[in-house]
Amino acid sequence: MLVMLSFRPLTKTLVIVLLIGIIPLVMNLPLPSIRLAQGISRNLSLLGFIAAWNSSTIPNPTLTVVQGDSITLSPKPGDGISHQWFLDVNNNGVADCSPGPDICSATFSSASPPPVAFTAAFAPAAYTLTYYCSVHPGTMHGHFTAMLLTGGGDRYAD
Ligand SMILES: [Cu+2]
Repeated sequence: MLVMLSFRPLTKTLVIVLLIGIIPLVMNLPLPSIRLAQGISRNLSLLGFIAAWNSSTIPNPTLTVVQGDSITLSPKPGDGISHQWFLDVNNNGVADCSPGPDICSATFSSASPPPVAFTAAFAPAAYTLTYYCSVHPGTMHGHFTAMLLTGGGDRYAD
């Protein structure tokens, strides 16, 4: 006890930190967990226009998310013409909706279809997919990019 009291503060801190790490190992206890960055919920919306989603010029808007994010995508009518949003998960340029792997909205024209909910976890690395309108794939298509989050830390929806 007398020896411990004579430790300098830095040495005491070092001993405590080492004990916190070593005791669980020696006693076969779980190590203190490291909080991993979690996906966040992200709401996206796109207006349907024949010329391009959101009536933007080509290229269409790039949707950028982080791998693991929970996406709610809301397609909305823009020009009153029939559209269907889909994310081309199998990268073949065709809407392979249920039972296929692609993520698809209902076809819509004057009223918004139900939002499309999915998790951006299609690959273990960063990736870019293409989203389309199945009716007008030539003009209504853009990139959906999922980045890897590096460095951890808390994230907040923007
Ligand atoms: Cu369309």
